[in-house]
Amino acid sequence: MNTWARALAGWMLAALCLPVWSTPVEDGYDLWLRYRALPAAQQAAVAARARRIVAVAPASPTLQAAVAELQRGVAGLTGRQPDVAAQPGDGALVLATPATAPAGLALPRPALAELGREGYLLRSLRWQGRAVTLIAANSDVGLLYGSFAWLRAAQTGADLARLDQRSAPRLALRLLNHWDNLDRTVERGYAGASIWDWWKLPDLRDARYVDYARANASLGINGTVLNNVNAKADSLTAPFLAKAAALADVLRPYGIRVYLSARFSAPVELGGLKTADPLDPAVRAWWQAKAGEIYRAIPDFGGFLVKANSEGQPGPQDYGRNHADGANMLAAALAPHGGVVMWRAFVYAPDASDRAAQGFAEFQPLDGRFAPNVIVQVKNGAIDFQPREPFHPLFGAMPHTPLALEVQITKEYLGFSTHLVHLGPLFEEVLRADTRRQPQGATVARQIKAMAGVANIGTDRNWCGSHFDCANWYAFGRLAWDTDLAAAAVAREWVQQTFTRAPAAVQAITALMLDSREAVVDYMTPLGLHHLMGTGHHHGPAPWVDNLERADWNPVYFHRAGRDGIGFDRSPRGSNAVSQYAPELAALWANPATTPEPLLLWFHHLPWSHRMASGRTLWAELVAHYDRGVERVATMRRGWDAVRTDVDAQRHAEVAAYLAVQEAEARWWRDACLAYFQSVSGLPLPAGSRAPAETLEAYKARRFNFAPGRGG
Ligand code: BDP
Repeated sequence: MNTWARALAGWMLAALCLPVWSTPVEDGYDLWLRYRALPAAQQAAVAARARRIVAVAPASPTLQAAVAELQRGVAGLTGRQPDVAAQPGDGALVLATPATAPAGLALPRPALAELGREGYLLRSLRWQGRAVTLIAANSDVGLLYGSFAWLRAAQTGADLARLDQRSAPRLALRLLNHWDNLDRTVERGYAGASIWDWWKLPDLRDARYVDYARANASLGINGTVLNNVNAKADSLTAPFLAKAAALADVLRPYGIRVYLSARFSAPVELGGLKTADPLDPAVRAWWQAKAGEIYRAIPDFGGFLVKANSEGQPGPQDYGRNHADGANMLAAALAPHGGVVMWRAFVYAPDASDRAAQGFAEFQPLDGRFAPNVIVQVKNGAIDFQPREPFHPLFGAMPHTPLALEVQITKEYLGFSTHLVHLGPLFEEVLRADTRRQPQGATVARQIKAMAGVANIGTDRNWCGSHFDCANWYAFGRLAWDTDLAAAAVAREWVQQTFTRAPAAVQAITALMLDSREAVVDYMTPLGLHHLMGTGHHHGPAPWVDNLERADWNPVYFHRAGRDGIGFDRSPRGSNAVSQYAPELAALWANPATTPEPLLLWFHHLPWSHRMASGRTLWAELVAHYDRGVERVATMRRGWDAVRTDVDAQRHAEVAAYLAVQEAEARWWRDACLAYFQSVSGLPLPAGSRAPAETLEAYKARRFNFAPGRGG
């Protein structure tokens, strides 16, 4: 090649690469805070309302964060960064609290008074003859939340010239729970290693911590438990407290408090005591001293999360005490400092006849016996983060105890980060479930004081392992802030900020997200089935497993399929776990005829010939659901293909590749489960139904020794 030809080839290569250089990389790192340029008309509308930012000096770190976010957002959306000024001007964004409101600016004080410390209002008004937008709150963190809300409004097509929004969280605590180990492995983590680089902390503070804080603050998440509930006592030693303190320093300006999972036996392991008995004075003194030490390092430390007497973790029952004794002892240590104890109700003993009934049996009798700064943290369902469970019977049944709802954002039982399963509808389903307890019509959302989400965040560039898993983080945060939001609306605004604002594409992507939860239920565990997943790692189907050391670890324990039928009888004829619900619900769900079909096999063991609402037999209905699950994923794939031109190439291709895996795995789930259920029912597949691709033995022989998420 001569010099000219080489130059020409080089130029052509450069031209090919140009789009990559000239457009910002879309690798998912920016999450829903991408702030990419709006179409010209919208740019003008946003720019006209954000010509300058009026905020008082000297600014707190929180106010600085709010202003910086507005500047960054407006610059990205419009191409012009607003200045910060002290004086109003047309199109100013004015950030004010009652303490900092500029002279002459009348704040709507009665409205503000109702918003509490964290709430905010956005209002278009005139000030000194100028059209401005007021972002008002009672605290700087409220201003930060309000700033994010304004940016959300700007990106989702709100009329910025006529804003009148106000919002305040009903739940005081909105927390992520990281199941992150100190060696950076993550239990049930599918997005790389832990983002907490414990080894390099406290000296080195990864810039990513700030972006983590921004993302959480944009949703209103106000606390984070840094370490795994299966906790090591080491997290409470001085070196680790210094590391946690460094993280607390980074997160504080964003309104996020740090919490730690505490190992109940720490006084023995760290303090050299002979016992961790919660009524032992030396144990109580040890925890009091430990709390003092923690608060010296982290003055606004949130408190402890505790998993006790569950899956081998130590706890008060080791000393003949109950959960209230244990929780109250820690609560007494934290109370002088304003901390709380989140005591988990996820417990089950090897000997009980129905694992679903145990949490209620151990905790409900303790209602009213917990100290005021104890919150009992209850998983959404009584088994374990399944694709679908009825709401946990403890909701509504402990009126004298503050409860937290715990959901799992990381998808341990729902295809890890490879399957596109949007959890907004699952969260909405549990929040809106009517407990039929007092007050009449009280939903789960009205029975809780806090919400915790088991985080799905890791070191993967896109944070969550796949782009759509970030929507689950988003949905958790938004619904924790406002439990009455509709999952569909939340999904839509996530799409608008994350992928595209083209209405048809927004509609198509939102639709596939909203269908995805029902799809996973169909191809994994339809009609109330649960816990059919592979042993330990929980990847893939394994309904045949029957040889684990504890009965209630075996899928056969949960589905009870045999020649006679399938399902777990929790009616009064069986374990009677149904009686733990409010009488009205218990009566409905005790009877197969009045049990909603999505929960049928959760509560009933029924013959394969049982007649379903569709007119099909139970067997045929089960097959139809598995078929439908696979078909739904195929539809999701087609939906995604159809938006190819609306989404940047990199993220489109990544999602498409994952959907291909999901479709293959959905088929695997369907085939393996049907092959197995057929082997026990002895029934032929209904006419026209495809035979499983492989033999049951072949499915059983699959091994996944290095599946992710097992932790350290
Ligand atoms: C189960 C997980 C296990 C957790 C446990 C828990 O398999 O890794 O430790 O929940 O919530 O779902 O404590």
